[in-house]
Amino acid sequence: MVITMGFKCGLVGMPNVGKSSIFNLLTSQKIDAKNFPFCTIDPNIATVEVPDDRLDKLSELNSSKSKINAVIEFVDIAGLIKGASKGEGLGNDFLTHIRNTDAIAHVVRFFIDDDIIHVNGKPDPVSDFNDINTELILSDITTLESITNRITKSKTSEKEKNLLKEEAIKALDKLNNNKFLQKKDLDKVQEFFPDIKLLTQKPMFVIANINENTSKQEINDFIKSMPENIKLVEVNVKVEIDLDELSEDEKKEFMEEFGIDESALSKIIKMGYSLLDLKTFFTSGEKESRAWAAKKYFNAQECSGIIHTDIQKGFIRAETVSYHDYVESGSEQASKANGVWRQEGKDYVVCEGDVIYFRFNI
Ligand SMILES: Nc1nc2c(ncn2[C@@H]2O[C@H](COP(=O)(O)OP(=O)(O)OP(=O)(O)O)[C@@H](O)[C@H]2O)c(=O)[nH]1
Ligand SMILES: [Mg+2]
Repeated sequence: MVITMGFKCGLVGMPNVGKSSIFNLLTSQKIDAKNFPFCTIDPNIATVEVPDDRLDKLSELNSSKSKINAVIEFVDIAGLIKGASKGEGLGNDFLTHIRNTDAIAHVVRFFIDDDIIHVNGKPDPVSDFNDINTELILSDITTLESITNRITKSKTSEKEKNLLKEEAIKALDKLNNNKFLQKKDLDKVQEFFPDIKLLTQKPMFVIANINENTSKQEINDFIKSMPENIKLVEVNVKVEIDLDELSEDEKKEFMEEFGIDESALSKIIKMGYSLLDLKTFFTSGEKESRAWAAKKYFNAQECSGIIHTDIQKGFIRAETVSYHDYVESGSEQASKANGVWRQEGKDYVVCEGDVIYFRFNI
């Protein structure tokens, strides 16, 4: 059974910017995050449950035997430096490890600490950010160049080949002009070769690794220099790692003191869900309560396919109630009695938080 219940997020950035530290913070792991560049060589992968109070409540109401949260997978790779695509540093083979992710978290170092080596002497957020983006672009150029060969060799009409080549050349031009690609730039090529995955097409956001001395001005200057649509999450990794050692009460107190209103994990989850246009729906009963992530535009039948392709094939209808009405009523039976339990067809666009029971026939 193939289940895509959440999303995969790859961490990229220069060496020693705090990628592994952020990975550890998000995934509660203890992988090596040391003060030397290229500390990470092999990629680290871990999944994290998406915390959801609503799921906890549903599970409690139904005394569910198991509770299954949606998950996010994080991939931490080796640091990249300028020239990686030409074999500098550890080379850019490592980018391959994030080719299968859904989104890229680009970690940029804002914290100043003379003890922590920076490969270029000192952090310069704007230029560091651009250097890494250039490596992503160069990696995509290499991928696209190999596609041109595949098009030539493919068994399709000359007319089709020319159309595909034309699109690939346009995309290459864009990359050569230092621009990221968008989904639509390779519609035809990617329909013909569905295995092609390009890095600059992935939604990207910035994790600014800040410390107490990072000023609002620095962050604002950086944001101004970025392409319009890129979003940024500020994380004070060092402090948040220390906070993890504290009791819940102490944690609250220190979070206030450091002006942290929300945990890094929660901010990153929200960012990912919004960048990838995801919504959550629930299935809940005595056996299990479970949260599922689906594309916002998914209808009831498409959502059922996330649970199992058989359900999608044999889809009859969705019986559903909003989370709010379910909890207000207190149970499935009571929702029915209250008239808030609805029967919906396959085209029903599932709402955020819907609790659903799928009827199907196989
Ligand atoms: N002062 C300070 N040090 C930090 C911060 N974040 C990370 N570090 C330190 O910086 C060093 C490198 O951190 P890592 O998380 O290993 O960095 P990385 O980006 O994974 O590095 P590579 O794997 O080499 O690419 C470690 O000694 C961390 O403790 C921070 O916010 N402030
Ligand atoms: Mg690392």
